[in-house]
Amino acid sequence: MHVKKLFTLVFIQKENEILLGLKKRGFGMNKWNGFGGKVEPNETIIDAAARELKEECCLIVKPGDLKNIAHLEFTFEGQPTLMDVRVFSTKIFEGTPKETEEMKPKWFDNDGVPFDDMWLDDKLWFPYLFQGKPFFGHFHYEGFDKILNYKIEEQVSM
Ligand code: 6OG
Repeated sequence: MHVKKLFTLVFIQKENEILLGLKKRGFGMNKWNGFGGKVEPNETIIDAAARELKEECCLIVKPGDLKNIAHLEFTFEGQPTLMDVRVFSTKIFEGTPKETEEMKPKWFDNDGVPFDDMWLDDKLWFPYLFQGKPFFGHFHYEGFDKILNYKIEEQVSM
């Protein structure tokens, strides 16, 4: 049995660009990723997603504008935790991305995403994100640099 921990992950998109942040500390340090973190007790997932985005890059989104596009699960060989990550995207936001203690934000062209400096799973599922296809993914890692097995299933809706 795994102990589930709930996380959010938000991708801000323009027509042909995506905003990523370089994680400056903690889990996933030195990797580019969307913006997100742990859902606090007594907080809805969508409120947590908007809060983490603001804390990490100072952008404001209305929770209602966040579209739930994926559900990701991560497990790590020999570890009890299952990271249950709810992924959102939106093109509607206010403000200009600003660097914070946690993240250094940068816009990337959709065909210039820096997969070599991202979690290994990202290159497997970004095509679904770019095509706007909702999906469920489970990835089982050994350490942080090897995926032992995974599955990705397209969903009719999230
Ligand atoms: P904090 O520890 O900063 O939240 N996350 C992952 N994202 C991707 N793309 N791949 C993974 O593969 C990930 N594992 C965790 C979820 C961690 C943030 O990092 C995401 C959260 O948004 C293993 O509070």
